[in-house]
Order: sequence, then C-alpha cells, then structure tokens
Amino acid sequence: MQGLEVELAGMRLRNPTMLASGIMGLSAASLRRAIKGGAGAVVAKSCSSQPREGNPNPTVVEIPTGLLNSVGLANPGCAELAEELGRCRGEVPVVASVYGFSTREYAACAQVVERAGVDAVELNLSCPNVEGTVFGYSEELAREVVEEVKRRVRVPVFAKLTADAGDIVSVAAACEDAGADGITAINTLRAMAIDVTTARPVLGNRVGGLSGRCLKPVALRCVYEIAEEVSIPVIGCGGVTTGRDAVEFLLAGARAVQIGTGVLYRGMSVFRKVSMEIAEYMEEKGYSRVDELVGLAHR
Ligand code: RRO
Repeated sequence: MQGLEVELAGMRLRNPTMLASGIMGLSAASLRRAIKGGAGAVVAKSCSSQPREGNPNPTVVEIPTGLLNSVGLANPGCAELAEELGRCRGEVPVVASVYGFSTREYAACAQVVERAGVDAVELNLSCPNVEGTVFGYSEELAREVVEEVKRRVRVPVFAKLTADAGDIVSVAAACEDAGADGITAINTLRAMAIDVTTARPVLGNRVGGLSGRCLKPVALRCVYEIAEEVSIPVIGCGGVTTGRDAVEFLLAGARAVQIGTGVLYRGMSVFRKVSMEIAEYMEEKGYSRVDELVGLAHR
C-alpha cells in the first residue's frame, strides 16, 4: 500500500498502525503475529525489573462497548522479556514498554531493553492496575522519569499517559520539556463492573482499566488537545477499530495509532484492514501521503 509510510521519532513505519502494549506482547511469537497481520510497529507488554504474577482472576472481562482488565502488570521481568524482544528485531520497529515503581527502576528497565536492541522505549506512566505511584498523574514526577530515562538511553523515548490524570495536556507538555520524543495518548481509564447476581465487583481486583470502542471519544479529545500544546509526535491509542477511527486520530494530530482491543474485535489482521481502509479514505479524498492528514482538524 503506497503513501502509508510514516516517520516517527526517526523510525520508519510502513503504515501508521501499531500493536498497543497489552496482553498480546509477552512473546516473540505474538509480536510476530501482529507483524504478519500488517502492523507498522509493535509495542510489547509492559515490563518491570522483577517478574510479577499480576492480580487475582478474573482479570479480563468483556462489556458491551469495550473491555475491562486488571492484569496487574503480569510479566517475566525486563531481562527475560528483553531476550524475547531481541528475537523480533528487523522487519518493523519493536518498542518496549517499561514500568517502574521508582524513577531509578524506569531507567534501569529502559537500559536493559535498549541493550536487547529495541528501536524505542515507551514509558508506561499510566498503569491503572498496580498499587503505588502513578507517575503520569503528576507533571513533576513524569518529568523526573523522562529526564532520567533520557539520560540513560539513546533510543527514542515515548511517554504513555492517562486521561485519569487531572490535566493530561500539562503532563504531556512536561514530558516534552523533559526530552520525550513522543506522547502516547491514552492508557485505559479506571473503571469497574458489578455482577448483580452475586452483588460483587466482577474483576478480582475490583477496579481495572477500560479499553475498546467506548474509549475513542476521550482518547481523541486528549490527542487533539495534546497536539495543540506539543510539537513532538503524538501516538493515538484508545478504541481504534476501523480505518475511519484511525483517520479521526490522524486528523486530530496523531502521527500513528495503536490498536489493542481492536485485535479482539477484528483479529490480528486488523492492522492490514485498518491500513487498507485509511488508504481507501485517502484515495476518496485525493491525498497521496498519510502525513498530509496529520492535524488537519486543527484548522
Ligand atoms: O497490566 C495491566 O494491568 C495493565 C497495564 Br501495565 C496498563 O498499562 N494498562 C492496563 O490497562 N492494564
């Protein structure tokens, strides 16, 4: 498909779709499936310095307009995950998502995955499912993490933020100021479901993160407002399922879009399908390059 290539913080993507960090990205095999499904880049599941088992079951529940998860950062630890990521290098950019309970842990994890040869690091400053500080709730804390990681690694660093923060736009601006190479907006939103039969919360952890179609208007608003404020690239994430969804994010100012729950709705070939649908839109409207769409809604 011609005209879909985008440049993102120095990386060349064959199209603007990326696998979002989440349940798919713990093994080289699952990342390769997304690459085969047409993804322009892949983001692995977030990792911490020590392995984590995650939260009690049930950790994933489907609701009519999306998905609730309370996985709890289950991962084998950044050293083991880094080895897996090393096995995926080559075809498309591979991005590691790192999490830390402290600034120092973020930096240490980022260094481990960089040594494994990943193309970029996404800082998960916004996980809704672990006890402890959410660095992305605070301009100061987000700034501190980005500054420290930028001191330690040379690959591009993206900051993944949440609309649960009081003011996501100010946090994004602080991350840009601290040297971030891009902003991913947004992570899941804190949410819950209650089983009326048992009169108990459905998720084992009671509260989790909401993803899927219902998230799109919120994510789109965040991308639009962040793009007004920062000049680094913005990556849209939240409810992208169709090419039309992706186009909305591009028009709002995103340079690329991440797809997570959309994989559940349309399978691993969702990346190819969305790319083809973007191309159809471009042809219909007479655009020859996808980056012509970026930010057009700001006129
Ligand atoms: O693992 C999770 O529970 C999780 C993470 Br790290 C995240 O960033 N967002 C999410 O919805 N779930």
